[in-house]
Amino acid sequence: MAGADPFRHFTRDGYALIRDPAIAAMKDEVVAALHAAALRIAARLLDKDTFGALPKAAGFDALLDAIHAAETGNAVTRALYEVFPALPPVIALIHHPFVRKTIAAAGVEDAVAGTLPLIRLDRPGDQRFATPAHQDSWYSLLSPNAVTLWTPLCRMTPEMGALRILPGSHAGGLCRFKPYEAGHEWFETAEPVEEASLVPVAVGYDELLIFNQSLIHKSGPNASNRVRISVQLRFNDLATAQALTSTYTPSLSRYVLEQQKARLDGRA
Ligand SMILES: O=C(O)CCC(=O)C(=O)O
Repeated sequence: MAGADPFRHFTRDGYALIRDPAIAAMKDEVVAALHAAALRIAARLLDKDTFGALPKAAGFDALLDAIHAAETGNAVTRALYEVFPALPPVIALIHHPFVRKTIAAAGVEDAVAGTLPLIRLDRPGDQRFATPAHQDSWYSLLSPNAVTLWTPLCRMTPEMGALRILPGSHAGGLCRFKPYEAGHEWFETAEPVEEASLVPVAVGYDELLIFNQSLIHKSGPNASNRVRISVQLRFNDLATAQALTSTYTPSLSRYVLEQQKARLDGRA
C-alpha cells in the first residue's frame, strides 16, 4: 500500500480508506464477469431491438445505466441483483490476496467470513433500500473487531451518494437498536444520529473503505441518474469470537423453495 500507512488512525477512527492499484485490478476481474452476466440476462429479458441498442463495448457503467433506462419495472436490474452475488469471481473476493492483506492490517487475526460478498444496486432516486444510521455489528455479534469492506464497482460521482460515517463511533461498542416498527429498518440506532455529524466518504474505483462493524454509518442518497453498484465484504475474527460458530448459513433461495413447493403440491 503506497504512501502513509492508511491504518495509522484505524483504532481511533474506526475506519480507513485504502488506495492501491491492486484494488482496481481486483475489481476489473469482477466487473468483467458482471458485464458478461448483465449481457446474458439483458438478452433474455429485453426485446431484441432494445437489447440490440445497448452500448455493449462502452464499459460496464454505461451498460448498467442503459439497461436501467431501457427496462420496465426494474425487471433486469432485479435479476442482476439476484445473480451477481452468485458469480464465482464475486464469491472469490473473500479470499483475494489484497483483501486478506487488508483485513490483517485492520487487526483481524484469523478471518472467517461474516457473510458471502453482497452486491448492492442502488437505482437513481430509489431510497427504498437505503440504510438508516446503523452498525454492521448487528450482522455479526461475534467478534468485537469484525470488519466490513465497502467499495464501488462503478465510477462514482458525488451525486451518486457516498456512504456517510460517524468517525470514532465504534468506540462505544454496540448501540441500542430501535424495536421493529414498520417504517424503519429493524437495526436502526435507537439514538438519532445528527446528519451534520456524519462524514461522507468518497471511495474511488482504486479505493476501498474498511471499517469496524461498530462504526455507525448510513447510505448516501443516489441523487444522480446513474445506477450505483457496490460490493460489501464482512469478516469476523476467530481469534476473538465469543462462540465457535459462524454468523451466516447459506440456505436455499426463494426460487428453489417455491419450485420445491410447486412439485410437492403437484404430487399431493
Ligand atoms: O451502500 C450503502 O448505501 C449502504 C451500505 C451499508 O450500510 C452497509 O453495507 O452496511
